Amino acid sequence: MPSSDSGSSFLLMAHANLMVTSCMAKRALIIGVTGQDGSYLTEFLLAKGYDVHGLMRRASLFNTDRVDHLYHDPHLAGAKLTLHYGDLTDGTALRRVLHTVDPDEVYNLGAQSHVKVSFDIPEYTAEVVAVGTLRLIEALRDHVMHRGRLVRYYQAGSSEMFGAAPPPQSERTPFYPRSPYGVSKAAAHWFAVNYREAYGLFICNGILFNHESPRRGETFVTRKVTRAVGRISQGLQDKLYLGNLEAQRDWGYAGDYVEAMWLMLQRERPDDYVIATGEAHSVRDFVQLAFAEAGLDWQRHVAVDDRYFRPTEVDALLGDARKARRLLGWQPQVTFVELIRMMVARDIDLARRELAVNQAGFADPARGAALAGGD
Ligand code: NAP
Ligand code: F7E
Repeated sequence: MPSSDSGSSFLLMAHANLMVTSCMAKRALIIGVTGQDGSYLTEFLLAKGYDVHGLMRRASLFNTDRVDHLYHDPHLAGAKLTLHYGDLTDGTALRRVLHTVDPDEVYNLGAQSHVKVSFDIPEYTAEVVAVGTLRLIEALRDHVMHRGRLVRYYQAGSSEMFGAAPPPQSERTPFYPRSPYGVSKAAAHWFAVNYREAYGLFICNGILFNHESPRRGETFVTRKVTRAVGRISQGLQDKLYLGNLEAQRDWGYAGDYVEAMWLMLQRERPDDYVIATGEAHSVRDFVQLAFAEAGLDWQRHVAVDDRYFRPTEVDALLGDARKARRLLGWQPQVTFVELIRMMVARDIDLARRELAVNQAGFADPARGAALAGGD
């Protein structure tokens, strides 16, 4: 991927920035702070001494579960995480929050991130993922021009941009996206490259392969499986319905991947990096290992249901992250088996709590029904 040819402006601004901010805590703005990656990145940056500002959507129910443990009452002294209402579909709010926070680093993690759902709501997906990114970097461009100081920007790209391109996929592999989500991420990627080259902005594209955790959304396949394993192990559920078991993914741990996002922004010049483990497994492998972790035979519980297949599938993703290893010194710490173990342990614990609530006479049957039918 091309990187900017206006490198000297980054260096000058970086130097000025360093002099101004060396004695102050750095400020980061995270779009998508309430998501899986947003929560791990917030933890990571707080531990590094950053003041973290997060953009969150207004929802009719609280949607801050993943960052509640990091949030302190803003009336108390020393609060390091500040939340702001906003949305990638609202350019005015994006401009206002950039102006208010005046960040050193911006991480755009906001997205309608479910591939299958993107076939159901393609226009909205493109509006948030592609046009939303354009809105944000347009606002960034004006902000940087007015402030005259360097702001480092991370764009959350995806291995879904590679789609049908045969594995292994690296920074040099041409994109061939297979869903409205993948197409929208590819558009966002190229907007980011264009703004870096046209306006000399410090923008990095991370091209991240699948990364999971106990905080993963419950309709992505890994979490759907480990939630089911937990509930089946406690007698709360018997069947799990899945789609394509043959798809291959390069699955890593989200906690490792947010470090790579930060490392990219600490380099002298912006660039694009593939982040992956370099190991691929099928959905079937994941299912078998996750059930075995709880002493269960997956074949007694798993059934295939056509409704979970996609109109066009991404068959095989396997990342070549040698560039990140060489230039960022990044490498994943958590193995595939450790990831499964961590997720299954958490979901058995959750299921035990659900069982205890049921046994105390406070059952919530609707919750179980929604889990069993997730995408
Ligand atoms: P996630 O758990 O789905 O989180 C997405 C975040 O975006 C949530 O905070 C969500 O808010 C927010 N969001 C959704 N629509 C928005 C809008 N219109 N305006 C502002 N924010 C909005 O996703 P993730 O797994 O953390 O992934 C983070 C980013 O990396 C996403 O851009 C995703 O597409 C990309 N990515 C993920 C992976 C992966 O394997 N996890 C791999 C490659 C790339 P709510 O909480 O209110 O829904
Ligand atoms: O599907 C198959 C499905 O939804 C993985 C997002 O974070 O990673 C994620 O996208 C595979 C696919 O993730 C079910 O067909 C089988 O082949 O967990 P997933 P994804 O589509 O790979 C990329 C990198 C992103 O950027 C995205 O934001 O599993 N599969 N049966 C199923 N998938 C789901 N969800 N549900 C099933 O029942």
